[in-house]
Amino acid sequence: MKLLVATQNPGKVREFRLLLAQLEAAICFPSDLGLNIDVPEDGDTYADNAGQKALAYARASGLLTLADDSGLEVDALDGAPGVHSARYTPGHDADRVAALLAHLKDVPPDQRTARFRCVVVVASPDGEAHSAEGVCEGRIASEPAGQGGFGYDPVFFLPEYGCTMAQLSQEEKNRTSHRARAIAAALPKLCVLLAGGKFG
Ligand code: ITT
Repeated sequence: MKLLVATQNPGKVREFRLLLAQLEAAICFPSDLGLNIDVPEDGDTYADNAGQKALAYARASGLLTLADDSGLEVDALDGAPGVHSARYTPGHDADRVAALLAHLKDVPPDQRTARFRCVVVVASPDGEAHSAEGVCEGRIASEPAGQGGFGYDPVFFLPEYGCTMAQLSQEEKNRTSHRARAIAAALPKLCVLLAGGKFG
């Protein structure tokens, strides 16, 4: 059986490869199939966006497809950037991190609580879709630290580790992250669908 993981984000690709390694399925990505669909990410919720991505790629490929939509929710910013995390400011990850730190410059450490949220949707070409969610709690640091991960990882401080998400190894991030938790929650359904052998 094949499972298509519908993401164009290289950081997510690295994580999904390890997170899904235990599955009895060949994991492939859109680039492996020469697929590049422009799916609008204009939904109001992570589940809407992940569902649109997963369904569009499942229909285009004929394969069981997994997609995630994720974001960073900062309490002092009323939950922003949230579903808009990828488009918080134009430019690259470092520009978005800089914008976030600028918006929080007068916010003291105890009020910098935040969480990463990830919703994973598994969809089949016939339109069946199942979702699962994972959350990881932390705080926004005052400056970036670490070279690992991607996105907002350099400023996402994990009190239980005493460092940022970007200072964890990939294996450590995959033990605690929002994406790891969402995959763990989706796994039972995913295994049933793969065992059904209906697609791919
Ligand atoms: P795909 O839609 O192709 O999967 P994307 O980067 O557009 O890639 P999202 O729409 O889910 O993905 O955007 C999520 C954004 O939230 C992402 O670009 C990061 O800025 C941030 N983000 C999500 N998960 C993260 C993580 O594990 N570490 C750091 N930042 C993360």
